Amino acid sequence: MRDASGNFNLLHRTCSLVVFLCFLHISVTVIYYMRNSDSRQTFVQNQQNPQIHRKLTEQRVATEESSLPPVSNVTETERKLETCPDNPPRLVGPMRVEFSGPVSLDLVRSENPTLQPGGRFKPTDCIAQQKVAIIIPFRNRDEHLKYWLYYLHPILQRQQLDYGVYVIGQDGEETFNRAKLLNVGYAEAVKEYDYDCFVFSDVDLIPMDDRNFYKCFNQPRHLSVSMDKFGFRLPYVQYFGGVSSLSKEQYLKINGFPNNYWGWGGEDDDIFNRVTSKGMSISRPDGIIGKCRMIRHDRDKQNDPNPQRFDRIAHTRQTMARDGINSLTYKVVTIEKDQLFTKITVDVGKP
Ligand code: UDH
Ligand code: NGS
Repeated sequence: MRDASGNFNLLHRTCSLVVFLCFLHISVTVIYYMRNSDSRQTFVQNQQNPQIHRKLTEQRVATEESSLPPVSNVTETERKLETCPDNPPRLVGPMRVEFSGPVSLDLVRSENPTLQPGGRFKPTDCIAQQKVAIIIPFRNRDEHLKYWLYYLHPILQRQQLDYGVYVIGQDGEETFNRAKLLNVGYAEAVKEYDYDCFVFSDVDLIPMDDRNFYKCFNQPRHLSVSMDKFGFRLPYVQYFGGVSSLSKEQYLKINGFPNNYWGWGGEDDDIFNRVTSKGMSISRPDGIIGKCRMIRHDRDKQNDPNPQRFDRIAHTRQTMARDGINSLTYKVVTIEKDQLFTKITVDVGKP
């Protein structure tokens, strides 16, 4: 009896197991079939309407991309490019610079065919490290400007900068004000583009080596360190005139430049004082890379030495917080967009 009931129990358990396995098999098959038929249906529908298929795919790509960190101001083509290298490959090093032969704007335009209106350029084979506005104070120096454009455009392009050239002309015949024009250049350039670096250059200074980068550094930079007229050396260690560069942050930290230096001299020393009083130092290229030539000329009209300059530079620390980009006023007279430059003529007032 015990044997018979034992066999019955074993048979009962085996049958239950078989029934359970069958149920499991059927469930898995049904689930698998349903899932496949779902995607087959979608696929068939999409094959019938490729537009929907494309849209869905685009939507999916868009959703995936939007989860990436946003890349600002970068186009689809640029996204595939690398950042330009620290040592641009087409630099030539020392260059011959002379001002004897005639130069015309048409010649410079034809030699720089890839410039965009306003003297704008950006490399096409890599993403520039910096967006640089080059600002030139100007009045009645057309001959010098031609040479500047002739030499500088090719250099700036070899340096692979994303740049724009702004010639800021002082309208009228009043006493010249270099530093105020430079402030105007900053204010007008930032209205146009998201510049992060500002190079301030006299119109008559040409670098003799394209490794002298017209860009910004960790500290405000003095670029014209080795001028021919000073025997290729600094005239004094605090000298900050000629060509300099400041990042947007550095420029704003010193409240820009003074607006009240009318006539020649001292405004560059005031800028030096501003930089050092804010705990920054001056960065410079070495005396070989920093060589540059100045186009010889006579003293300009309405730019005589400013008798107040010594008193003013003695008080930079006291005046810089209220005299600068935060107190700048001027009127734009004309804006001209040439292939080689943006020329903004302004009324800066008088002393
Ligand atoms: N600038 C003009 N027009 C002017 C005055 C100045 O465009 O009438 C600009 C120009 O970019 C120039 C810069 O401001 O390069 C600085 O002018 P500056 O007079 O301070 O310096 P620069 O080196 O001349 O041009 C110094 C005096 C030269 C005396 C020469 C005597 N032989
Ligand atoms: C200094 C001027 C600077 C000027 C420098 C070079 O004496 O503004 O000479 O001038 N400072 C004062 O006058 C206080 S240069 O030889 O280039 O004309 O930049």
